Amino acid sequence: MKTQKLRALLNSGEIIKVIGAHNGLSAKLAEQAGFDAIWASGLEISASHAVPDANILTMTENLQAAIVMNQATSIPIICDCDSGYGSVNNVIRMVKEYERNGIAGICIEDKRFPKLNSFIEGSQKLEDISDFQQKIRAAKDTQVNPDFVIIARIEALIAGMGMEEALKRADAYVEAGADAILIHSKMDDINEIQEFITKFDKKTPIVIVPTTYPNITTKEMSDLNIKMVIYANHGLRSAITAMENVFSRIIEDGTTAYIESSITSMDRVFELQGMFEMREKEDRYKKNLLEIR
Ligand code: SPV
Ligand code: MG
Repeated sequence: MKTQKLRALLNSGEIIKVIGAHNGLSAKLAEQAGFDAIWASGLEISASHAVPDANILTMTENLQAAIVMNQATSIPIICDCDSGYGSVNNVIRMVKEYERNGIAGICIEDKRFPKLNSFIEGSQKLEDISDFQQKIRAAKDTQVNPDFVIIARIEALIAGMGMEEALKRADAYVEAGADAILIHSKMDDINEIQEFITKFDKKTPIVIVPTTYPNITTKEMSDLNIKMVIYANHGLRSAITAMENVFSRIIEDGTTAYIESSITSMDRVFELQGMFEMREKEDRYKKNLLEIR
């Protein structure tokens, strides 16, 4: 079970390496590269629909994308569930649906619905601490499998509310039953996160998303007792760069001759989508039938 796998990773002594994905193919590539789990990223899924990361897509659309990723891989999927799609009752239905569909863990953030991506300019509105505690408690009460993981994400540093507020929220969310705390930062170094970790005196695992402080290594993270790193959007961003380059070259050159050697072969595409496996199965069953006859 993928839930057991994720829980075992959380209980292990190793840092958990997670990467963002948005469809079956990107999830499969992540697994093949050696990541421990997939982050079903709200940013990636919404961008792949070419809509803003601002609760424009529904829960069902995000869940559907996560189900596709889950079916394409054998590693756990951790779903970015934004702020839980509304109130406590939205969270309750959400947990039921995600768990029922074999998702290993979810993350909810303490922003008000509709959420906004953490890196967009402008003010971020956060939920009251007690309202968000209720969501965590409701989520924990709703899960059936004890291994299902619920991560509470703190946006106080993103919203400019300061370290004290972030720590107060962390304590409150741990008290409400969160399995892990994601502390988000938009600083260009680790200092703020480091201060948070030093002052946070609980054993609850810490999760980070080092989008704006890319220089930190997994070794440094382990030394800081960080339990999970989510590289939230690097698949999406690398794919955009690759496609933009190739598409513009084709228009400029009036031929695909010059980009051919730099793009993936059709055989690799067939391999990734299971075409060879499909052929093998066809042959096997054809042979079986001939033998029976
Ligand atoms: C996402 O990947 O959608 C996230 C991470 O929530 S961030 O974009 O950093 O907010
Ligand atoms: Mg998100």
